[in-house]
Amino acid sequence: MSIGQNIPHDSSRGHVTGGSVFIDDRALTQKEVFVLPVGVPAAAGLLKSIETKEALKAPGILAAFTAKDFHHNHWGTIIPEQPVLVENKIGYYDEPALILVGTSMDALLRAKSLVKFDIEKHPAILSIDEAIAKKNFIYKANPFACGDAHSALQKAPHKLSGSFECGGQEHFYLESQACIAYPMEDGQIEIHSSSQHPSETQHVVAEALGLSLHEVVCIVKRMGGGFGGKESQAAPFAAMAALVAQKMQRPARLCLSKDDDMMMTGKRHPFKNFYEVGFDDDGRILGLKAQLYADGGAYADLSSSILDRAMFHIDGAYFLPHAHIEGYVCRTNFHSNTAFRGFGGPQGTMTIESIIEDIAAYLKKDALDIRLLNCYGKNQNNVTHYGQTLTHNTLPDLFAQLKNDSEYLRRRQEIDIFNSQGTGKIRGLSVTATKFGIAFTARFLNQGNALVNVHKDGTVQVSTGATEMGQGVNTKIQQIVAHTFGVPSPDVKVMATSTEKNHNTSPTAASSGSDINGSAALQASLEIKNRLAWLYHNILIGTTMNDIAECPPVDLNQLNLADFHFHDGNVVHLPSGQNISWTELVKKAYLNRMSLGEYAHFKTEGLGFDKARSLGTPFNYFTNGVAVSEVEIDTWTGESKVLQADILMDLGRPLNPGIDRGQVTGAFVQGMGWVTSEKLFYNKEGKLLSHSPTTYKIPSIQDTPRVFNVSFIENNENHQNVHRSKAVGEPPFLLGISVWTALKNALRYKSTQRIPHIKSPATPEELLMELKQYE
Ligand code: MTE
Ligand code: LUZ
Ligand code: MOS
Repeated sequence: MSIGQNIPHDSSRGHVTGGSVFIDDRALTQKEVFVLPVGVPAAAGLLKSIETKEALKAPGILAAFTAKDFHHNHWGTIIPEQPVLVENKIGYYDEPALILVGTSMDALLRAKSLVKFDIEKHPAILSIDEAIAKKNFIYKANPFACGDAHSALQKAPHKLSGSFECGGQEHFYLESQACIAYPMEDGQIEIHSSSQHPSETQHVVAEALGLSLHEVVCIVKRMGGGFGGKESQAAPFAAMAALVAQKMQRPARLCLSKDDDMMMTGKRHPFKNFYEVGFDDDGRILGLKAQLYADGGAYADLSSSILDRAMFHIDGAYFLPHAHIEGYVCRTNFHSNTAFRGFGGPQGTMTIESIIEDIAAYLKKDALDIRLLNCYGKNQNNVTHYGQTLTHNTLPDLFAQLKNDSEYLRRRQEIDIFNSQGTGKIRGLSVTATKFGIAFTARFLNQGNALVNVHKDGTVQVSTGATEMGQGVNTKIQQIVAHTFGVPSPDVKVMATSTEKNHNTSPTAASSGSDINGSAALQASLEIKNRLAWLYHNILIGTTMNDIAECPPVDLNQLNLADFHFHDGNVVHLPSGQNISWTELVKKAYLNRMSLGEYAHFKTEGLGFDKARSLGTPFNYFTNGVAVSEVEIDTWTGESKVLQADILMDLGRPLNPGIDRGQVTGAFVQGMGWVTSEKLFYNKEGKLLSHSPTTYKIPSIQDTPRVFNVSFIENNENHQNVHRSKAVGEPPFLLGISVWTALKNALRYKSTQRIPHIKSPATPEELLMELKQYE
């Protein structure tokens, strides 16, 4: 039994001993050169010319390349509109426009300041409001409509309207964008990249260099974190390194510094959402109208899909009988915003959680009661605003159990008393939920393939399109395959991802890495297992003898698979009690000239969404969870801290509960960072000023909840996914929102005249400015 066990992450030892190899740990090869992208010092305008004469004279500088050197200078996952290097029109401040090549990073950093750009500056669009005013949109979504939101709002006894704003977020992966391109024979390129999407990296490199796809191989051993930031945006940097490898016929290494990475690459999308909500005296939501505006930055990237997911998640965990949701992606002069854990889901769900907090303040009720009242039901009120029915909905159970386990009512009373004592500190308590739709909303991405090779000694190598970024996908696939063959998990190795073994793969994203690739690996393993069972069957009945009678072709009609039990390194024929060791059977299969390798393709069944009518089943299932956060604000300084957080999740039957626990705690802390301390600062010119940890604050260990409880409910009903597990990567990120709503709740105790209104992140400044309003 390997499924459901806490076997260690396959890199845990390497990560703590330094044995794990990241891109920049790869040994330097002969003639290898270093590559440095140089960004433009303006957010908008025209790039007239670039002066590189002085820089090229500097010691250690070998070459400089510009947009003109590419066979094809544009890329883009959905719309191929983003230049690899600025050609003429500038999209954002610090956008790469030139690549310098040198013999060392030191030489490049010295020469960089010698590059001179001649730019005709234009006014830049640096806010969502400005983009709305100028109708500067990249994408307008087809509205989602269910029921009759207009009349529902007209008839509603109470109405609230307003706007909700949340900021962007830097991924802050520890390994910046990094790649090394090697020139191979006949003009081929081998690129090692820190990429969540090796296939797209391969495709962008090939196009940029004018090669066919079969002339480029992209290999990904692991990433030092991706969090969505390397889903699309690893590709243009790979193209830059590959260009140098092609032009100079030398290996080319491009590893961004943290500062360059933060300035040049996109972040989570800031959103500004307008809404009008109608509700009854109890707080039951009767109708919701909302217009979502995402800040896409300068280029399309994945923004349209991210906006779609925000619109899919505007319901949060709550039934909306009448809703009308519109969405726009604004084009601004910022770095092109991109995928980030949750992919628009957090920005949608946070809107409704904020609205519910406001409804509660307006009705002078506890927000948890409003949430319980509106929560999706098990058999009624269980159809989303896009027409997908929730099956085995665990949300009501999760809310009820968390309310009880966390002693919500007792703590609420204690907080009421604490806040009445005038200590200068105020506390707040709030529960929020996550109901995250699992599947890529673009249906074609829900497919994957796997290659399983069993070697003569019985050990196994598995290759899939999944990329390891710390989330443990390798370990989960290892467990699935080890379980299928009944071998110890150390006998299964998940190999580096390579486009030469697995083709046309989807990004490891949408939390479905182990769903899709684990399923494909299971399918391939089952084929081999059937073959081995057939062989043993033939050995037992005497039709197979080495060198005399070879095993006949597999005939599953003549085989009762349930008779064969693969377990503990043995294969037992249950009816006769006879058994053979796994390695012995594998050896016999080889001698019988049977294939010990298999390749399988998997696609998620049952998905279908009609974009024109915004109706259907975009998701395979939902991963649900709830969290309660208790916070304290110092009313003199605006500083806040999380005193306690309790999380309860439904992860089906976890493949590896230990890894999932790590995902849940990590995602929660990353989520609370987004809504509290992580603020991106730009100057008036649109240059990012908070481009390093000195000015950009992710949560530190002292910021994590003082008391932190994580538990899972038992749910054996998720038959839609491999071994009844559920995806875990992104869903718990949304639970960090409870910290923000808890801060809002705390403010309610001070604000007697109006409903507290704060933006996200709720930095000390933001909280202090709101508290000022109450004086
Ligand atoms: N966990 C770690 N340690 N590092 C990461 O980069 N990325 C998250 C999540 N958990 C990430 C992580 C994101 S954005 C996604 S989509 C999933 O992992 C992807 O992996 P999975 O589909 O295998 O869960
Ligand atoms: N990427 C993507 C994603 O291309 N489509 C999605 O639906 C998605 N969802 C979450 C994260 N990444
Ligand atoms: Mo995750 S945002 O789907 O890479």
